[in-house]
Amino acid sequence: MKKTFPENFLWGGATAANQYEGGYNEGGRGLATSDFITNGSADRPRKITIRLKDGTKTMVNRRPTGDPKIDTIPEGTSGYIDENVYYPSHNAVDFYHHYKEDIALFGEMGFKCFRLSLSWSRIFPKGGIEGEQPNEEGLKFYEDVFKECKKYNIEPLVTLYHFETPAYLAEHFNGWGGRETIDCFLRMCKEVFTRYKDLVKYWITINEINVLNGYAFMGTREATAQVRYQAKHHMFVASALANKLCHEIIPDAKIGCMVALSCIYPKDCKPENAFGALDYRRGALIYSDIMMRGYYPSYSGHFFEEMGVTIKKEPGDDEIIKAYPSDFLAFSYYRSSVYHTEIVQNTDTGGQMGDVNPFVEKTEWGWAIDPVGLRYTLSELYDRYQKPLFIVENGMGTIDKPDENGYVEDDYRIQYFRDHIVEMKKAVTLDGVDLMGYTPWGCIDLVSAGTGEMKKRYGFIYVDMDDEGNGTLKRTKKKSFDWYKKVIATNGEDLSF
Ligand code: BGP
Repeated sequence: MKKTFPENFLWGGATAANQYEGGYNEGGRGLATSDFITNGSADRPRKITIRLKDGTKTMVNRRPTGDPKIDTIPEGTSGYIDENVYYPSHNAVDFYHHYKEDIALFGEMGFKCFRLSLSWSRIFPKGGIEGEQPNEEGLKFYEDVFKECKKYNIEPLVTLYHFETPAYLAEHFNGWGGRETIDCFLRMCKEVFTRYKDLVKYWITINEINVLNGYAFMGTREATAQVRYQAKHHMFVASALANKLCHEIIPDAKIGCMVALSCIYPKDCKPENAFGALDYRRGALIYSDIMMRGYYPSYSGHFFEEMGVTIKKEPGDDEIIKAYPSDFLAFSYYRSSVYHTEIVQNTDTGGQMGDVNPFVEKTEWGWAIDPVGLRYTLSELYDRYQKPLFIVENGMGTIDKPDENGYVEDDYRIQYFRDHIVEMKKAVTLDGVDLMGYTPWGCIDLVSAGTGEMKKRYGFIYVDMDDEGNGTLKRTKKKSFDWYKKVIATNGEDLSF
């Protein structure tokens, strides 16, 4: 039995370009679907600004409602930028111009690993359509970032696709709804694997594939179950072929899939609730089942039938998915939730977001705080796949109150991480889970994906910026910065305050 975390455990932190990078119109970058998303709040949904074929400007919900009449964007529509609207992704917290400073801070914390995503349209402004040349300035930017990481012995963990589709692909191929997007994605993959083969050894194909839906996430005009799952099928094929390419170009690299997998409990022992919870969970596990095992699981028949979905496969698709499974399963864990038969959801949540659990505390945004659920999830997944796992997102979004020097005494955050690391350690030492690493979400404050807010903060580092994008962008270490530094230095042994 292991007594502690493995020596080479990858402690670090996680970010994504659309929430962190900024520089949306610099360095030759093309537009992406994320560039048209407004800010919002817990009770004001984020919107997408679009222009219809006849020139009419309007807005649609970023998160589809489940009603095709409301969610469907007519053909010929394009995203557009309204000068009077604030778009949080445009500058985000400006990693684009602060990367040296930020990576130095990560280095000071002792990070072994830093998760970031590539903005696809920075590499190929039109997404990599046939004959398109890559954008050298974009490629050079990430090369500089990775070289900076190397200075501090930080391994980059690179997500190839995180919540943004090149706008050109959305307009011309219906995003992931069109098979052409598979080839474009693979051109981008080939380019970056070749360019960064000596700098990046850890890759993730598609972030939280189970929760993706509609234009903002997949560039599709429709958000129906049929279009969603057809687009996901294209992603499965693309992801498998990216695994193949990665292994051919960088033989010593590891490439994983990524699913949102916060666990689900049945409300009670009523058999319908217990089985219902298991079946609801399949709405998330179907993704890792396909990408880790290499085939659509037997239960997918009834799953698709109930939704009236028929997946159109090309000859050879099943063989591709089978031949190139993921090396590891990366997942996000934030909050457990509860299943019971009365749950009514008007849109597919990818097996996430059941009801609230009365036995655990919640954050200000109503997210359950459940460290035991992390051990539960790790055990569930390792028992199922027996392949390495990687926790690439976990954390607590809160309102931080800095003092006059910008210092935040975030004992609540330390408590949250401490409790989760205790359970994570039990999973490794007692349950025998093969865990590669831990990269808490938003290791530096960044824009919230759900609400577009800045005040929902996750970081060990405070960034001076508000919900409308005002602020100096000054970076200040929070109390949790030194605490996490000590945790890393002792390989998770010293968790004291
Ligand atoms: C996950 C996403 C991240 C991140 C996180 C926290 O779903 O992969 O991009 O944002 O959730 O969510 P939020 O930013 O809404 O608090």
